[in-house]
Amino acid sequence: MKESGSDAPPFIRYYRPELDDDQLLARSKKFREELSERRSVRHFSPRPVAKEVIEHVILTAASAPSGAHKQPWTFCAISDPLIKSEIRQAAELEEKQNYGGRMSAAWLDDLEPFATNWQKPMLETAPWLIVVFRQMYTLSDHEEKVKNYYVSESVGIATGILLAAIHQVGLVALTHTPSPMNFLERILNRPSNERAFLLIPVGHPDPEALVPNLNRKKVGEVLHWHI
Ligand code: IYR
Repeated sequence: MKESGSDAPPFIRYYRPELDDDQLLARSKKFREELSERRSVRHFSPRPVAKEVIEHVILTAASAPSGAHKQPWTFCAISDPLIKSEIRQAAELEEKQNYGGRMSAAWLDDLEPFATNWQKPMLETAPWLIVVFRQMYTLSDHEEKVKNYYVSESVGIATGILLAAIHQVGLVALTHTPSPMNFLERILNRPSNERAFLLIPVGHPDPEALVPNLNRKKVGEVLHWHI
């Protein structure tokens, strides 16, 4: 047997209390109803949010499954106004080029219902910015590259759990995708194995916040049974 370097047993018992069918049904409905209230919000209140809350939602995200349990993610949580301002300026510089010709006419057409533009005041108004990084490989103690697996899938799942946690807590978020995003690696001084994945302002919604009046796909459009 390979030395694990630890006294921990290789497998431990896993237990969840078994629920009856009615409980399963009620809980599946309740969670669906709660999560269906989640919306991407672009208008934030400046009201502060405790650091502990942000730590809890990030550690919830970091409970996600990952390829070979490599946990190939890093989260930066930013409330420093100077760093938020630097991020806003850099993001707006990229977005000005995106909206000013780098995005196709069809793409701009698709975005019209959302009334987005290059201006990103939420990057300063929201009390927190969470930047999710994916670790393309892990750097060993000797600076050697150690392979990670299914990095985008793993980090995507972790980010989904993060958004669900933020919503469940009673806060709102925006999945912002300034592109290219490498300015985040520079501003936050990240090591060479990390690539920015998403920039997520988090906070309370502005009491006057508006969201587009969208419909979600119907069950028949997203679900095919094979039973
Ligand atoms: N990254 C830009 C543009 C944008 C693209 C898509 I696809 C969206 O769903 C929303 C915005 C921005 O964040 O404004």
